[in-house]
Formats: sequence, structure tokens, C-alpha cells
Amino acid sequence: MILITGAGGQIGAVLTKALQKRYGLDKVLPTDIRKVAFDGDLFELLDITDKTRLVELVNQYQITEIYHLAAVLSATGESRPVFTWDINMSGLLNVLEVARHTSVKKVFYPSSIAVFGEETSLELAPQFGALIPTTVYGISKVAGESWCNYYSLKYNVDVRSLRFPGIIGHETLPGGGTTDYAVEIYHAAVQGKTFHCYISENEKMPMIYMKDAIRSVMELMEAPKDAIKVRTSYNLAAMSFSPKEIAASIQRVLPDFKIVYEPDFRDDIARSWPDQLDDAHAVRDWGWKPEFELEGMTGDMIRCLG
Ligand code: AKB
Repeated sequence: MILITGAGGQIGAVLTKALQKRYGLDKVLPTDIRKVAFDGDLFELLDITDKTRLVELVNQYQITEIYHLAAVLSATGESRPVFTWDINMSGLLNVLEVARHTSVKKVFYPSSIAVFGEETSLELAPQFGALIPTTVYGISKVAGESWCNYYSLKYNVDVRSLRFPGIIGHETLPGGGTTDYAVEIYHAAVQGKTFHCYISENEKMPMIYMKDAIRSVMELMEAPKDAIKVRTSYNLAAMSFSPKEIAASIQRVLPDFKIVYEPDFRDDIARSWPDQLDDAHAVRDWGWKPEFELEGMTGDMIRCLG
């Protein structure tokens, strides 16, 4: 039985449905701090900082896997650094401690491109390189990755993790991230609105389409245990583009679409992140291969939102 934290979030809502489809409605327990409607009868309220409640749920439902998605993201994190650290770290440590002492056999933890900073090669960030982030979210992900590695080495907890690029999907809206513009731009485009972009026109970031992101989680979690050699977090790559390039790709389908650039503090965050990630370890260890490129994603997004 699988428990998901942050099931109402951008990834959580889509991943919950995918896991329900794969394993059955009665095998997936979505949880969130607020009530969220899902197919089936199962849902529980859970504040991830409340370890007692997490233990209760794990025991009550005989949980064997936790997908820990609840977190505060990069842009929101900058306005509340200590709060963000508390939520992101205590949430993860509660999950890891519970996994160490209960029926939980496997944990999924999403890390992020936010672990990198300007000391690494930003054109193609290596799997093992300097991790000196400039956001509190990035700091919490670097520490989180190390905790995952530690619990794997010391306590044999089978925790698996991916460094996600910005995730783009039509199903849900992101909240509080730096890469969110790449979802919002499609909503503006199909509504015939001019898009006011907070990232400067040539600033590239790594991105992934939701369908590929969900498949990456499933494939990572289903890989044999001894295939997983990286116990911090795997670089995951799919595509990379700037606001100018995504706007041009939208204009090939919707020629009247307009964008104006109004960079704010999130542009500085984007500048400290890589353009692309080297995901050779994910390719080699568990066979990662993305399917969507920018043009295919744009076609699918506009079809689904239109
Ligand atoms: C964010 O922008 O904060 C997230 C991320 C890249 O982790 N989407």
C-alpha cells in the first residue's frame, strides 16, 4: 500500500492518479494538509510535520511505500526561509524515520535542479559536482539528498530520488516555483492573453513534460534495488529552452500569441540554475529516456487546454 504526501500539489495530483491506475484505487492513500477529491474512497488529512499522525496512518493502512511530495518551492521559499527549511526538512526526516522503524520498504523523494549554483558547470550540470545553491529551497534539497543517502547507507532504507527540472503539465497548476512560467504561458496563450513573463527572454532552464516526469518516477521506483547506484538523487533530463524559444513554439500554433518580459527576483534564481543536466547515470542505471521535446509538448498542451 502506497502513501503520497502533498497529493493535492502539481505532481502529486497527477502521480496519485497514475499510481491508482497502475496498482488499484484501494492500494493508494493520497494525503494532503487540505482536503482534496480523488477517485475512490481513500484520502487522509496529513500535516507532514506531524510525525505521530504519519506513524498512525502508516500502521493503520500497512503502508509499504511513501512518495513524499509535500514541500515549499523555490520562489515562495525566499519570502519565508526559516519556515521553508522547517517544512522541507522536518517533513523528510519524519518520512525517513518512519521508513526506518515501520513496514515502509521504499521511499520516493523529489529533489530539484535547485541543488546547483554558479560554482557548477551551468551549461551541462554533472551528476557529481559542486552543490552550492543560492535559494533556501535548494539548500533544503541538497541537505535532503544527503539525508536520503545517509538513511540508505546506515539503515538500508530503499530511498530513491530524482533531480526534477521544471515540470510542465495541463492537468495541474504549479505554485511558488521559478519554472512555473512555462505552465502559465500555455494558459495565457489558449485564453488569448498577452503573457507577462518574469524570466528574461534568453534565460534557459531544464524542463520536462508531466507525462515523462510521471513515467520517470514509476520507472525509478520499479527498477531492481541493486540497479540504483545513486542514493543522493539522479540528474533527470528531457528538454531545455528559454522563454523566447517556448513563445516561438507557441506562436507556430497560435500566431497571434504575445509575450512581454518583466523579469523579477525569479530571474536571478533562474540564472543560478543550470541550462541542462547530464543524466548519463539515470540512462545507464535504470534506462531513462524522455519522449517529449518542446514542439511535441506544445502541441499536446495546446490541444489539452484548448
Ligand atoms: C521550482 O521552480 O521551484 C521547482 C523546481 C525546479 O524544483 N519547479
